Amino acid sequence: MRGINTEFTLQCVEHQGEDLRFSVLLCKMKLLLFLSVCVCGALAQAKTDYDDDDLLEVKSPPPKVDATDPRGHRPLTRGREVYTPVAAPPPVSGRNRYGPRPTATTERLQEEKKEIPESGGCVHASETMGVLCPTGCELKTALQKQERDVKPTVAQLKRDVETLSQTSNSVYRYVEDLTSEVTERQRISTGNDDLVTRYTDDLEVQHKYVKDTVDITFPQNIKILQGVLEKLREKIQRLEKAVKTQKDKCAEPCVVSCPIPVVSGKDCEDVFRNGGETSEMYLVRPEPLQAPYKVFCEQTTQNGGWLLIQNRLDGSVDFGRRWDDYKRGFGNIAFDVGKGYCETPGEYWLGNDRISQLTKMGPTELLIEMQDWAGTKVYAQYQQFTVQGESSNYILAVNKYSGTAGNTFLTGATELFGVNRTMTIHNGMMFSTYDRDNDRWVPGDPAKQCSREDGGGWWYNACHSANPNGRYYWGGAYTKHMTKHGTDDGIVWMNWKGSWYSLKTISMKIKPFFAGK
Ligand SMILES: [Ca+2]
Repeated sequence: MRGINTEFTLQCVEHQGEDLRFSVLLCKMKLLLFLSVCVCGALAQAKTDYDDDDLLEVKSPPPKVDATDPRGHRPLTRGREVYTPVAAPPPVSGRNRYGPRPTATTERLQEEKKEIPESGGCVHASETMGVLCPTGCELKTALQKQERDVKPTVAQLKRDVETLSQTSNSVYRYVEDLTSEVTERQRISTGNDDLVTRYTDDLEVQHKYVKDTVDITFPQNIKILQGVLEKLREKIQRLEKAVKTQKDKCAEPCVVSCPIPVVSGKDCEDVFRNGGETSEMYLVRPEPLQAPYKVFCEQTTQNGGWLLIQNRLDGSVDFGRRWDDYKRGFGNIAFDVGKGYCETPGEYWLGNDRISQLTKMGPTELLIEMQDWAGTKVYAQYQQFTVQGESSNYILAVNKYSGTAGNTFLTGATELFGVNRTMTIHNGMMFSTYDRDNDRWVPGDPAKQCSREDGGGWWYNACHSANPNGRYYWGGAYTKHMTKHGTDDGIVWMNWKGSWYSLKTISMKIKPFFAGK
């Protein structure tokens, strides 16, 4: 049975391409004939050849899979599947139980065939015979019909799949790009996180430093500064107290507290002759109706009788003064340094009026003594010394020099020559102060003032070879850069130390000249 069915299937396949309806009809007729033969044969053998087991074997239908699916076979998977054929029973043999069929049989069969409902081609010619398995031809036909419907769908599906694939690829690439971008952004974010973390750490360190500074260092510094401020305040208070004390002391004119000797006279020679033979401060009265004034009398050098009209020794008194000061005199006459009397002269200028008065009373000697910073002493002495009154601006007149310092008053500076030296001669000069210019340096020109540039009041020419009333420089030598105007404004005696050496001490004393002293 199985072999016949297989052959029939192959014959139906050969008709592929012919008219479908004719092919189906032919096949159905063959099928009916074949089935009739089979049924007759089976019935005949059922009584003669087959036992129950055989019958059971014959009646048993082929596997349902083979009958319903023309594509039931599967290609073997090489090496893993082995096909074992089933042993088929022998074909039916013996005498035929039926005679020839009447002609009407064909028509009846056709009528019956026409009445067979289409149920997938799987029915017998008679309903009483039940439903048969579909033949390959019918299945093919059905499949071809379905194929025509399915093909466009499949094509469309293929295009859809293609489109979907392309879309999927695009989406995949897009997703990949997004993934890459996300990865990159994550990397950047991680880097940023690291950077932010680092900055945050730095910021925290800075914050801690600033906080420590504000909380600890600043208060400590403020405390230290407050301490310093407090100390400065205490110092200022002490200084203010000292200043107040000094102000109170200076509120009244300085008074020499040392006792003044009773001995007096017209001048120091007169005092000496009256018994005042010690060198100290005395009261003198040149004229009987004149008020007495204090002077320092030097009663030892050259037998004494010297009246000190000028003295410099330590720079304690400012000699840069105006006309009236030089007219009346200024400075400290003398001090008591512990001996009970004023035996130590101070720095002072006796006053031009007094000097003029004393020198005009009669012939007067002038002794100028000086000492450098090494202790060397020299002197210049003039037997004749007169100072005119204020009406003539205290014109100086000297003569008859003797000494070791150099005759600057009469000859000028020996280191200069010609008119340069001449203009340093002091003899015959009027007295000048910074507020009254009587010198010979461009008279009348207020910008050309020897007194203003050389530091003191003096008988300036244009300007000096001696400058006893100049500025006091500690140590002797000084330079142009140390001066106010670039000029040699120190305590100068040019013929001994030159212009740029300021003497340690200098003094001017007068004494009535008399023969046989
Ligand atoms: Ca002048």
